Amino acid sequence: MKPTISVAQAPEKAILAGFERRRGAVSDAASDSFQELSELARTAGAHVAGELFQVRPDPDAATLFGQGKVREIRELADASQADVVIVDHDLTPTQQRNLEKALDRKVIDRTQLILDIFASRARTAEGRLQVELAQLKYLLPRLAGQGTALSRLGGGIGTRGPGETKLETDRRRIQVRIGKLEKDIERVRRARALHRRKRDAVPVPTVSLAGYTNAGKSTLFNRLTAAGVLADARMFATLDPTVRSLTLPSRRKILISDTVGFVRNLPTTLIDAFRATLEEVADAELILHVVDVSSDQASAHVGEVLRVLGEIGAAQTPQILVLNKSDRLPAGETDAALIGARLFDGAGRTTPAPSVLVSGLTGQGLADLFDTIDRNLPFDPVESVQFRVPIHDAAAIALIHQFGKVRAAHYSDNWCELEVDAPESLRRRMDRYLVPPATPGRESSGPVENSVQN
Ligand SMILES: Nc1nc2c(ncn2[C@@H]2O[C@H](COP(=O)(O)OP(=O)(O)O)[C@@H](O)[C@H]2O)c(=O)[nH]1
Ligand SMILES: [Mg+2]
Repeated sequence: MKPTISVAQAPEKAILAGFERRRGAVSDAASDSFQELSELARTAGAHVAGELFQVRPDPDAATLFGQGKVREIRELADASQADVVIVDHDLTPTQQRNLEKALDRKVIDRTQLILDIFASRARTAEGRLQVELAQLKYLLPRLAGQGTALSRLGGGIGTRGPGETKLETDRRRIQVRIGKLEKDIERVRRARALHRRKRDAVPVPTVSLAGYTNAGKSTLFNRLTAAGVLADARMFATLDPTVRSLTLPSRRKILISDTVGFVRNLPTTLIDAFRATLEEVADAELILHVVDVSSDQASAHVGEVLRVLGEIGAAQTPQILVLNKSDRLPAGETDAALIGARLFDGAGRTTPAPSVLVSGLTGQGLADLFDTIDRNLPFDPVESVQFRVPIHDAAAIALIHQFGKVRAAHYSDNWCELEVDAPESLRRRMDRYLVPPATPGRESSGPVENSVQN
C-alpha cells in the first residue's frame, strides 16, 4: 500500500438528491436527514451545487426516483456541471448502476459518503482497518459479475481508502482482503488493550475535539490553531492536517486534533467503523466536547456524545463543554455554567463539565477557552511560583521565559526574581531556584525590591 501524493484539487461539485417513501409531504425526519447530508457533503470536501427531493409512496425498482425526477436531476447536474450526485437513501447495486448510466456521472449514496469521510479521518490502526472493512463489505455485493466496473469511477469522493490508498475493486481479492482485515482487527484490538495509553516519544499532551457534524469543530480547530502560537513545525511535520501543535498561554505545548463528527442518522452498518475512528479520542488528555448551543437538539446531542465517549473508554477523561455558536443565542444568555448545567440536565446527567461559551465564527470567548484548557489540562500542570535566579545564570533565565509565563520580573545587581506561571516540568528543572511558598504570617508574597541580600 503505497501512499499517493495528494494534489490540491478544486472541490467536487455535488448535486444532492433526497428521496422519501411516503404519501403526502416530506417528514421532519427526512428533511433533517437531507440537511445533514449537505453538511456531510461539505465535510467530505464537496461543493453543493444543487438539491432536489422526491416524495413517493412507491420507489422505482430500477432507479429509485421516477423517470421524470431522474431527468430533472440530469438537467440540474448538467447545468451546474456537477461531478457527482449524492443520494440520501440506500441504493441497491442495480439502482446505483442505472442511475450512473442515466445521469452520466458518478452516483453515491449516504453510506458511501460517510465512509469516505471516515476514510479520510481514521488515524488509529484499528480505525483504518475498520473503515476499510466497512468499505469493502459495502462494495462487494455491488461488484457482482461486474469485474472492475467500479474503476470507471475514477477517483474522488466514494473511492478513497484510509490513508489515501486506493480501494481494491477486484471481487476475489476483496474477499481475501476482508478475511485478512478481520484477523488484523482482532490482533490490533488485543495489542491495543495491552498498550493503552502508552505514549509516543513526543511527550506532548493531546486535546481532541469531539461532537456532532456541524457543531463547529473544524471552525474552532482552525481558530485555535491560528490564534495559538504554532509550536515547532518540524517536530510534527509528519502529522496529518487534522492534527496541529500549538502553545497555550502557559507556554505548554499541546497537540490538538479535529476528529470525525457524530452523524445523526448513522447507518447501522457503519457503527463499528465510526467507533474505531473515534478511538483516538480515548487517548486524549483532554476532550473539547463541542456542541451547537443554538440547536434545539443540543441536549440530546450532549447525551449521545457522553454515552459514546463512555463506551470507547473516555468517560474519565477530563472534558470541557464548549458551547459553540454563542453568537446565535438571545442576548442575555451569557452564563456558561448555567447553560452547561441545563444541557447536562436535559441529557439526564448531573455533573457538568467546565463550560465555556464561544463563537468559532466571531472568535468571541476564545481567550476564555484557552485559559480553561490551561486550567483543566492535567498533563504537566501549571502553578504560580517564584524563582530567584543568580543574574549570571542567563541560560536559566532564558529557559524560564521560554517554558513559563513570566508575570513579573525584578532585577537587582546579583539576582533576578521572577513571578511565573510554570508547568511542573519547568519547576522540576529549576527547583534549585524555586522560592518556597510564602507562609501565612508574611506580609506579601511578591518580591520586595530591597529583599535582595548577599
Ligand atoms: N453562527 C455560527 N456558525 C458557526 C459557528 N461555528 C461554526 N459555524 C458554522 O457551522 C457550520 C459547521 O461548522 P464546522 O466547523 O464545519 O462543523 P464541524 O462539522 O463540527 O466540523 C459551518 O457553516 C460554520 O460556518 C459559530 O460560532 N457561529
Ligand atoms: Mg469538521
